[in-house]
Amino acid sequence: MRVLLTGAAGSIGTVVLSGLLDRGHQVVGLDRSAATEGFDGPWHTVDCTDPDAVDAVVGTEAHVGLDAVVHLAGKPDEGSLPEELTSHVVSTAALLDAMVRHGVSRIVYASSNHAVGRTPRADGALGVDLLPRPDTHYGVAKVAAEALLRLSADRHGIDALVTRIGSFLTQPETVRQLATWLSHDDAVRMFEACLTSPDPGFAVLWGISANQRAWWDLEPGRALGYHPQDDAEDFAAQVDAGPDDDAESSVVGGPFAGRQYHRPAL
Ligand code: 15L
Repeated sequence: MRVLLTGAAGSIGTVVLSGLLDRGHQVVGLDRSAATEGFDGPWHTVDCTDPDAVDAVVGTEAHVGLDAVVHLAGKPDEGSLPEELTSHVVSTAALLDAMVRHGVSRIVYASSNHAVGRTPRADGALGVDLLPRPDTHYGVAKVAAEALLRLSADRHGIDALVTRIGSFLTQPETVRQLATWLSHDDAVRMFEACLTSPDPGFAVLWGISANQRAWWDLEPGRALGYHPQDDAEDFAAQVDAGPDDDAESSVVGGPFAGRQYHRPAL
């Protein structure tokens, strides 16, 4: 497949870029930063929140042949509400407008567990039909971006796959992350499954590995062809208990739900 990858120079983007290339896909990189070292394929140094620039990229690539967009670009932490809405919602809107205009029919989006981060942990695995319950402005923006994707699926028939990512890391470092970890290899598996899943329409899945301690249901992902192979438990002996473990495990968003993440909205 030929895929436009936004946020291609970021932490998830770098891993997904090389993973998709290894699996035989053609990847077009897009980022505010210059091309990742060693990548000599097509690259656009563009801010995703600029609709004209995004339209020019999608138009050019659609002309060559573009099967899908993987949208990872966005500020990965908390800020003011306008900052978060610009970073996550305006960028998604710019891409969707351009996709509709140029006939690109699939988008895979990096949302976050923080869209529902204030949800208390349950005894069983939490499904993907939870009501929005953000823990931050970052989470609010992810909720709004997810809503925009749903609108584009309903209004324009776009296949829109929402991955609610847990903790993307080389290995888990805290007790919470033994539940929320997404390994690098599983991230590649997940994005490839989302790119190739037949006729998904609008779909939501949890972006985590096959963690024994997972709080989230892996079945919606499996139904789309995402079969995670890694388990945070393999690192449990290396993870020390910490003073914040209980607080971090009471609601799924962990530290983002704590006072240290409170910011004025405006
Ligand atoms: C996220 O969505 C954040 O981008 C990342 O910084 C982590 O906090 C992660 O979630 C998490 O919940 O561990």
